[in-house]
Amino acid sequence: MTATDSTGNLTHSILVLHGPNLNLLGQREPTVYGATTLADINQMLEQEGRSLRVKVTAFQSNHEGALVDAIHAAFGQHQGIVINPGAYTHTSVAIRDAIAGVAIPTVEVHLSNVYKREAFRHHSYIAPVAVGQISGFGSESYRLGLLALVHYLRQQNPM
Ligand code: CA2
Repeated sequence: MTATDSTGNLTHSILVLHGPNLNLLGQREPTVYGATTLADINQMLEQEGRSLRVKVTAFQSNHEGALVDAIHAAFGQHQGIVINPGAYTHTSVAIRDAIAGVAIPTVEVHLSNVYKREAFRHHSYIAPVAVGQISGFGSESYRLGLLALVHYLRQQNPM
């Protein structure tokens, strides 16, 4: 599904997915993940979406199957996905298969630089099915991910 902007022009619709524990952002472990809450990030992305003329819809779940269901439901509804799969980045073949299955261009984002952290965070099951990955810029990773995705979609399919 595509949306229209205030001038009636067609725009892309982008789904932002947040994985497990990201609902705790700004409330727990601020030294690791910062003081910005998930609501702050979603608000910033909606605002960025307005200036890019894209519709942004956000969803968070702590459950792998719920994230898989959201990816399936995105088919025909959203033209792109920005996902921070959280710890499922390093474990989930199911999320990887869902992204590959719907073939919706997807950008993987991380708040922290996962390559500076423990070795188990250095492997992503999602990266091989993503357009690209942004890691290490705090909440700015999401904004950069949205910009990169919209740029990619407009190159592929100008509206
Ligand atoms: O850096 C990222 O964005 C991560 O996806 C965050 C995940 C971690 O497992 C990945 O390796 C990298 C963890 C998210 C946990 O979020 C919390 C936020 C506040 C308090 C506790 C956890």
